[in-house]
Amino acid sequence: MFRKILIANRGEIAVRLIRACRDLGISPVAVYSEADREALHVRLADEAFFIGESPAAQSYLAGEKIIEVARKTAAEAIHPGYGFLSEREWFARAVEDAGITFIGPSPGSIALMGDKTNARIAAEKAGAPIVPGTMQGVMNVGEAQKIAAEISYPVMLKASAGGGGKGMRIVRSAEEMSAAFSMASAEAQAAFGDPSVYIEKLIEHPRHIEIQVLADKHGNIIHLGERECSLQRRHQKVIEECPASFNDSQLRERMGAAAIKIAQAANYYNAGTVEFLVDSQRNFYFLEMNTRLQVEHPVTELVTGIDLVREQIRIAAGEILPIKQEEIRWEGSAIECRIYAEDPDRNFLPSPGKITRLRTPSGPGVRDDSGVYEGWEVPIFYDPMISKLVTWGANRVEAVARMIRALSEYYVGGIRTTVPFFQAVLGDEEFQRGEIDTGYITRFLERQKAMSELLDGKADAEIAAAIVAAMDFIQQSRRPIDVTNVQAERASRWKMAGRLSAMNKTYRQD
Ligand code: MV4
Repeated sequence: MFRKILIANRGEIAVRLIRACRDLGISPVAVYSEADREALHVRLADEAFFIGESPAAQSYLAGEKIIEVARKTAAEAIHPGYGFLSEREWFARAVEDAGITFIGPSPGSIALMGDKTNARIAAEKAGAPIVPGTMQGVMNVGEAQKIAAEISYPVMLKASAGGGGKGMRIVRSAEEMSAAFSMASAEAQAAFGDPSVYIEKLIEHPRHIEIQVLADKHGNIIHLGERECSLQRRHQKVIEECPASFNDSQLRERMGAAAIKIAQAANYYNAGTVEFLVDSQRNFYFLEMNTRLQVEHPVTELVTGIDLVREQIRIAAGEILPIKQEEIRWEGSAIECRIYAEDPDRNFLPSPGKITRLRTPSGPGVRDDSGVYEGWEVPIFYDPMISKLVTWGANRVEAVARMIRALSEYYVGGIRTTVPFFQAVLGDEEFQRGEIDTGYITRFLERQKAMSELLDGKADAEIAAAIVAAMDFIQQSRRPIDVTNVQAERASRWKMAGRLSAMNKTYRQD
């Protein structure tokens, strides 16, 4: 086993990786940028090295500098976390060339899955279902119209080099193709430096469900079931769950078997995630494979009891997977909310700054994977996610109840966060019934907007303040609140929404 691991990341994931090192008796080495001099991951590591200015290109993306630190400190392995260098083929290769172990898959697997059309070809060869469409980039509008007619409209244009929704266009008829093709191609060129686009049949109102896999370097491979990740805003996940609310064990087994075949086709080792679109008839289609640890890995950990980061490290060290597929048990239900330093009242505008007060939730079934502390300043340079709040319950209803409790305990002063937004979503009956697909968040935000316009128009400031005070009394403190004080505060529509739904009923589990 390794004695020392370099953590090539920052924020909550760097902290999570440091914790896994501690649990294994491994010494963690941190790297940090100018803006992160006082960051939590720097304080928790055994050693920490400055690698450059605040912009990621000069620090967390400066692979050669990071490898140099690993050499200097005699770290035997590098964990890239997610984002930054985690899916850069050249970095994985440079690490191995330096005689250091990359905690992740081979450079070849990263390269294969990074190209979306090659990934489709690999999945099809492996016998996994893929969305009907082309296996290569489409050359021009004429060819696109011909193919779209064959697979029948509506279709979707996607960037070959793509991912993340960039260069994506829905096309509902031949007339729309010309404009859509130019826009998708131009967007693909701008985002990825490659104008190539391919065509897929449009799956309407899909769910986004992904399968976690673990593979060692000796050919053993297992899946750890699914995560439901349909709740996204602008192609960014906001809430994830395990299991999927409409899961049945048969669908899990079929998707798990497909994911394993795809991973095998890529000669995959380490932790990986195979993403699928699932339609309302429970047909599923391969979308892409992520060749790294995912942000939402904790929900799988809470339900399977398996520490995914620990297994990543063991696999990288050449150990044999200690668990067999038949031994995996899925117990209960877990939910994750990504807490961002963003203002939900200002269209999720980033809200960096000093955290003047911090009270984090705890208690039965609550896990807060945080990268911040009271008194620290959230920098402007990076993704503004400050923590992941994860709850576990014996079933989904209990996990939801505990999330509502945990959110009500969460207090962050000095900056805005997405906590009130999550309070509103978790209080929503559609969400509670598990009626979620990739369009849910958009529909939810439209409803919230309509409601706030109604409140803005109908209720005057005093009445609104009185309502907020009453809701505070019932929901939060159960003590009377000074209405004159509340009046001074601007009533947040998110607080309103969350508390209005909480007023309807205390969320009961029966
Ligand atoms: C699709 C689709 C419908 N049909 N492909 C969005 C991001 C990229 N990874 C794939 N995406 C989609 N591909 C076909 N053929 C709908 C989406 C999609 C989506 C997928 C997952 C989660 C949220 C989404 C939001 C909008 C569209």
